[in-house]
Order: sequence, then structure tokens, then C-alpha cells
Amino acid sequence: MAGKIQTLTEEERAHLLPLLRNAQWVEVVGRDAIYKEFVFKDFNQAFGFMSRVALQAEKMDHHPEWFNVYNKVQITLSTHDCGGLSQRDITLATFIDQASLM
Ligand code: H2B
Repeated sequence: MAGKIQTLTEEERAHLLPLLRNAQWVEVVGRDAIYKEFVFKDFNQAFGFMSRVALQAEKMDHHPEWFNVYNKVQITLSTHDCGGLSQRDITLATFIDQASLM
């Protein structure tokens, strides 16, 4: 058991998903994942944000699925190693929200 990443339990979801929804993350339909769209002033701001997230993702060895066009960044988080949402997604989502405000 130790070391193997697990999907969130129902109890954890009941606690965490309302907090994520409050922060404009939505649950992806048909997949155990969360999604949020970020809009910045311009590409420079968007790419600065992506750079901060990229460095953290490498540190965590946990990487976003993302799509950028100019000032917009669309992000999906899920944990491929367990096929769904894990605590790593929650931790990365929290970092991403902070990084979007810098
Ligand atoms: N990112 C995400 N989102 N989910 C994973 O399961 C994952 C990852 N696993 N980044 C990591 C890399 C794994 O593939 C490597 C080999 O550690």
C-alpha cells in the first residue's frame, strides 16, 4: 500500500470538491478529473504563470494537462498513475490558484 498513489475517497471528495468548486474548478464529465480556465492580461502574463506551474509540477513530479492560446490557459488535473483524482491534484490545484494571483 505504502507509496502507491490512491484516488480520493468519497469522504475526501465530500470535503474537498466544494472547496474546489468555490475556486471555479469544475469536475470533468465522464472522467475523474478537474478543470479550470485562467485568463490573463496578455501572453506574457499567461506564460509567466505557466512557468511557475511548470517548475512546481517538476518538483512534485505531477504534471498538468494544459492548453494555451495567447492570454488563456485551460488546465485539466488528474493522476494518471491511479486513473483519477488524488491528493496530488488537490495540492497542485492549490498551488496553481496561488500562482495565478502573482
Ligand atoms: N502527472 C500526472 N498528472 N499524473 C501522474 O500520474 C504522473 C504525472 N505521474 N507526472 C508521473 C509524472 C510519472 O509518470 C513519472 C514516471 O513519475
